[in-house]
Amino acid sequence: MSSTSRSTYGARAQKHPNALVRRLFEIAEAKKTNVTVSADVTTTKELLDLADRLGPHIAVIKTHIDILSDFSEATIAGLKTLAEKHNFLIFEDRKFIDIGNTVQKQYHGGVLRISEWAHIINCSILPGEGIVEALAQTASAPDFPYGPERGLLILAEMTSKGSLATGEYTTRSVDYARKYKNFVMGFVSTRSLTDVRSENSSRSEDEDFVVFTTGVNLSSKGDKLGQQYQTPQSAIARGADFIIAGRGIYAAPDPVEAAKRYQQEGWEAYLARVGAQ
Ligand code: S5P
Repeated sequence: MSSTSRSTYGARAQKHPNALVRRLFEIAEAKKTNVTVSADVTTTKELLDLADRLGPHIAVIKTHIDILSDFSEATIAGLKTLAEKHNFLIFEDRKFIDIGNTVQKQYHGGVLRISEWAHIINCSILPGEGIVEALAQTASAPDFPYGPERGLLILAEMTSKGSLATGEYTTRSVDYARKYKNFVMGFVSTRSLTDVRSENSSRSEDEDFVVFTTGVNLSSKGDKLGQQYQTPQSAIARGADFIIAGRGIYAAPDPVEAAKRYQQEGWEAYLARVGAQ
């Protein structure tokens, strides 16, 4: 049986070898939420305000830290404090895409100091295996101070119209996830990738990658720039473990009410999938 789709978060937390994934599943179970809010706002005040108000309803906050006009030490301190207060993880959606030597510097250090505050990061595998190897190497270096509290999602598919992240690209994403599974938690993808067949790797018995699905919106089918949406229900039925919603929540007239609605719909769809309802 595919543990990716039918087991509860609690059962997966108990068995999972990766400490950060265990913590993520425990958060979902404890708070009864699989919502990641994509907080794509442009000032620190808006970001921290959203994080505080939505905190009780989300498992993860996803940031694009480079779209803030006023990123500073206060942004980092505020995010860390709120992540502790509300028990959520921070996912910096930086989509690393470069040679290994460059991404190591972009991840650890630099002006954004991503490794210091982001539990989760993501990368495209367009540059090849080296990008995953490089990020995994940085996070496992003896002098890396954040240890097992860090993980990587591979961007295996994209929601935008005409996306080229398909076919061979997606299959290779699965191969690299398997090869670097100590650091790779799972995927950003529109569905479970458990059934992807590859000549270069095979699925182990206990494989349990986490699927984050973006492009989730309850009231829109897409935007004018190629974004394509599905509902929480359809995303979870296709294998999403965590649904990522941006404008559907933060641009709603009442973001807290919207977050509660995504939380409820996401949770009900999860219960239906694991057969608890
Ligand atoms: O394929 C993708 C992958 C990502 S990470 N499609 C996406 O839309 N995203 C991100 O999810 C995107 O960068 C944005 O931050 C969020 C979607 O925002 P929304 O407002 O359309 O829900």
